[in-house]
Amino acid sequence: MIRLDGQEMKNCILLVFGLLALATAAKLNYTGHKVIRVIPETKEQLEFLRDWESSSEIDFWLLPSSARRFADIRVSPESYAHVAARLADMKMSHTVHIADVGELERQEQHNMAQRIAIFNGEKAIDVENYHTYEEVMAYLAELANTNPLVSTKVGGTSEEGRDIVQAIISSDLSANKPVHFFDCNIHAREWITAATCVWIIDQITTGYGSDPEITSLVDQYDWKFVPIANPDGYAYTWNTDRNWRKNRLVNNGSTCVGVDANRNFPIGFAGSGSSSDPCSGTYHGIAAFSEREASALRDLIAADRGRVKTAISMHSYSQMFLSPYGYTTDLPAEYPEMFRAMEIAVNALTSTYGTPYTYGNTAVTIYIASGDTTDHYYESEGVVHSYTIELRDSGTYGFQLPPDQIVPTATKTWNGLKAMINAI
Ligand code: 0X9
Ligand code: ZN
Repeated sequence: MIRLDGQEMKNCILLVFGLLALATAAKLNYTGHKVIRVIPETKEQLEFLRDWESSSEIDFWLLPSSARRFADIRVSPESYAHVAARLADMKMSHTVHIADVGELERQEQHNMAQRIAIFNGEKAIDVENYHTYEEVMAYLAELANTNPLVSTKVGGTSEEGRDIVQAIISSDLSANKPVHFFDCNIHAREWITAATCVWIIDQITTGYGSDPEITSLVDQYDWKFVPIANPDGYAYTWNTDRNWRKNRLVNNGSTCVGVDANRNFPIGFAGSGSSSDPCSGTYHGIAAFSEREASALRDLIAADRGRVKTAISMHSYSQMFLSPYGYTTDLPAEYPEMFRAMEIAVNALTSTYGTPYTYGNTAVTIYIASGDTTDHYYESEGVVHSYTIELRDSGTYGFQLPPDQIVPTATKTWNGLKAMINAI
């Protein structure tokens, strides 16, 4: 045992306080930031919001979609008057939807700490809590070491050197079974998406051999998950800025950091619903696949070409099930089949807890979004059942969904997916 004398003890305490201060100082403080809700009524108002989003750093939590559907904007105390005035200029009123984003974040920290305190260690990971990139990777590595069904594959490495890891669950890899492919947390702040994928991985790996439905799903298919598709952005949300969306690429010639990896795919690249401004939250990057997150997903899904039965991109928030296309309002040839599958999924999903979900093709149901995963999986890889799911909630907590909503969110999503998979 190490004994410290009085002075050493004091130094130690000072060091701990110093580190704590540093940690708090390094983290962006959202105290007093609000999320305001705006409803564009006219085409002009909608265009104004869209242009604003793609030409500034202003942080849209929910992107402007169509006239009469709300958009959510996070505003700092300093910018609130200016934002409100610009909206008023455009004859748009707003409501304050979240009064203090900093308070939400403190509640989130508190809820997570409480869960840590009561976690009994029965499972390899507390699926009812959020986890850092390192914790999720350690969980996957342990699963791969201890469970014969599980292996991992590195799809690529991020700018900051983190592996983009895919967890593979298969009872017989050599059988080349049809694949269910998932990417999660490509948007850094959407923590519920990694948590949902981890929960599903846990369901499958613990249910195999005891739960007949899961056993048959693993006997029939290979299951592949990238739980954290944007590791640098995700780490940044834990360490520095809880509300970061993009990756952490240092953009040449700009002081703004990051590319939206979900605008960096080739179908409709640089089209509408994406921005050429590195400061925008939807910046598409210099070329399709310029980003390591996008090229990793490209390579991982291409490795299973011809075998991918469903490709699911997990996002939050707004409770929607979305099919291609995102880049155009034209409907894909297979739309009737997609619609049928989504209807089955959404019926099973909503009947679990009654949480309402809307569904349909992206460009009409939500907004035009060019260069995203779902269009790439469908158009370039030929995956008919390629969907984006926007998980809970509809804006009460936004990205800071309390940990006690992880299990209900994941459970109903999984019920929806199982129903769909059994029907396609
Ligand atoms: O805009 C996005 O990237 C997604 N929404 S989010 O609020 N999570 O950012 C929606 C993308 C939907 N695209 C397709 N289904 N093609
Ligand atoms: Zn997203």
